[in-house]
Amino acid sequence: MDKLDELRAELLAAVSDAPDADALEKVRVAVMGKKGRITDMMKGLGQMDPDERRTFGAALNALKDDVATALDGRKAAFETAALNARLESERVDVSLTARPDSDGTLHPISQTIDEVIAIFGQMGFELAEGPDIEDDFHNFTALNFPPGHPAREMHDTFFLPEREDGSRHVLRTHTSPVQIRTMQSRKPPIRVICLGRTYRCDSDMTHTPMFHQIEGLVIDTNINMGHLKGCLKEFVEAYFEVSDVPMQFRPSFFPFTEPSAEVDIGCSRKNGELKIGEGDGWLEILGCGMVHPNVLKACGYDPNEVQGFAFGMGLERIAMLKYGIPDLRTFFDSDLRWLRHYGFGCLDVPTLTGGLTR
Ligand code: 2U9
Repeated sequence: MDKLDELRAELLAAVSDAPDADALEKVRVAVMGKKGRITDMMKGLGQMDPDERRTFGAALNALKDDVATALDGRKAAFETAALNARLESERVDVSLTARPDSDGTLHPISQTIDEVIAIFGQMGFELAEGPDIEDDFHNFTALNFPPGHPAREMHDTFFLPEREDGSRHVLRTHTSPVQIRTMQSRKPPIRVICLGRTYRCDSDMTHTPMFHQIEGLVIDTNINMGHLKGCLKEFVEAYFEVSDVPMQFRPSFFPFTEPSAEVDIGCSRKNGELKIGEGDGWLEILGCGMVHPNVLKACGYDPNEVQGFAFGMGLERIAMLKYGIPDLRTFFDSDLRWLRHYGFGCLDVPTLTGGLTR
């Protein structure tokens, strides 16, 4: 037993003298490992007689527990010391400036689309969609464009290569073919808006080859121009967020409406600033009219039974007027500085109750 006490003193000294975690591990292996000293002694128990094994075995187990406890304690001390050293050396520099904000913004056209949908949606209009590539019937013929109309010329419209049957499809020049498709596939009453990309061979200060339109169509029995005026007044006041906007309907001409009108709204221009709804100036914002009987007939409707009104406007134009964007061409430059300036937060979804714009 004295031998075991000597061994205990020696092993505990080896544990407490180990200078670091690696040295401690070597001590552990030399004592408790497969061929370690205590392991060897444990193996020797088998050769002893039962009485000796009982007393010596108990003492050996006690020694083993003492050494294991000492090893664990020293190991924990090394780990604590290592952690403290890291905490001491690795500091978080709270004075570092934050990373730049890289949130994207919603393009003014997307914002305007959301606003227009919120307004007409509240008024009971549905949204209709159609293809960007259209056939001659839906883009021109059904809309009462006569055979020699300038819009049917190559220099006004983008035509696709001729098909096998000799027909040529076009990039839609307006969203009106969507309403033709709606009228063909449904029965009145119809209340739809269509919006999206439209294409014309035009490129200068105030025209881009691709631009966006919003059009509306209402077909029902006993529809008249009073309904058209009321609907447009409601829209203009909601969109520009002003009440009692003066409006004038000037006679005009479109193949697909009769009578047709262009609509101006009252505005003032002071020091280069445009204010909608006040002053004695006028600003043209949209075209409209009663759906031409030929258009109703082309869709299989009887003009003596149903009537309708329609209107159309350029989304870029109404966005420019509301948000003070001076140049149309900048809409499609993809200039990030422009987008950051004129863009909108993507979580600010426009609603009439929650607010159209923030
Ligand atoms: C159907 C019948 C009639 C849609 C209309 C206008 C007047 C109009 C222009 C405004 C500016 C186009 O973007 S713009 O260049 N549009 O003036 N659009 S009435 O009339 C329709 C549409 C579909 C079946």
